[in-house]
Amino acid sequence: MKVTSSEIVISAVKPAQYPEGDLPEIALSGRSNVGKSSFINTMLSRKNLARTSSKPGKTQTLNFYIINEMLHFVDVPGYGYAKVSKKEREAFGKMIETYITTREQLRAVVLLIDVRHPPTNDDVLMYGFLKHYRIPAIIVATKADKIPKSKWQKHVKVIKDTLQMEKTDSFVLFSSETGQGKDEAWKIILEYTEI
Ligand SMILES: Nc1nc2c(ncn2[C@@H]2O[C@H](COP(=O)(O)OP(=O)(O)OP(=O)(O)O)[C@@H](O)[C@H]2O)c(=O)[nH]1
Ligand SMILES: [Mg+2]
Repeated sequence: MKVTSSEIVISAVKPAQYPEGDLPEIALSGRSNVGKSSFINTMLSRKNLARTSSKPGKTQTLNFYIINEMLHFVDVPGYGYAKVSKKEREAFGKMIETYITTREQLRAVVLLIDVRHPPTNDDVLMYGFLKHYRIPAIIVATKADKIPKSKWQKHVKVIKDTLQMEKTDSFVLFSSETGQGKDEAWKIILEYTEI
C-alpha cells in the first residue's frame, strides 16, 4: 500500500471523542513496549508520528490516525505495565474494552506479541477476549530482528500454540527495524478493511 497521507486525528479517552464517519478501523493491541507505536510508524513510513519510547507505558490514550483519508489505525495503551497503578490499569482496561466491544467501524485487531518470549497470561486473555466478541485478530510477532532466523519457526509455533490461535486468523512475523512483514501486514489489513 502506498501511503500518501497520514496524520493524527484525535487522542480519545471516551466514545464521544471517537472520530465520526464510517471509515474502517484497525486497532493495535499488546503488552506495553511490544512495539505497537513502532508498528504504526513502519506501516506508514513515518519516523515518529506515533510516539515510541524504550520506557513502557508511553501510549496512554486511544490515538486515532487517518491514512490516505481511507482508514483509521487506532493506537491503544499497552497492558501488563507493572508501574501503572491499579486504578489506572482498571481505567485503561475499561477504555479498551468499551472501544473494542462498541466500535462498529472496527474490522480487526492487530495483536502484537514479542517474538522472543511466549505470550503472557494477559496476551492469552486478550486473544480470548477478541475471539469471544468474534473480532478478527491479526497476530503480529514483533522484533524478529532480535532473534536469529534459525529460531523463528520454533518461536512462532510457541506463540500460535500458547494463544490457541484459530486458523481463520492471520499471522505475520514483523520487524520495525528491517521492515520485514510490512507488505504482508498491509495485504491482510486491506483485505479486512476492503479498501
Ligand atoms: N529491534 C527492534 N526494536 C523494536 C521493534 N519494535 C519496537 N522496538 C523498540 O521497542 C521499544 C518500544 O516500542 P513502542 O513502539 O514504543 O512500543 P509500544 O507497544 O507502543 O509501547 P507502549 O506505548 O508503552 O504500550 C522502542 O524502544 C522501540 O524502538 C522491532 O521490531 N525491532
Ligand atoms: Mg505506544
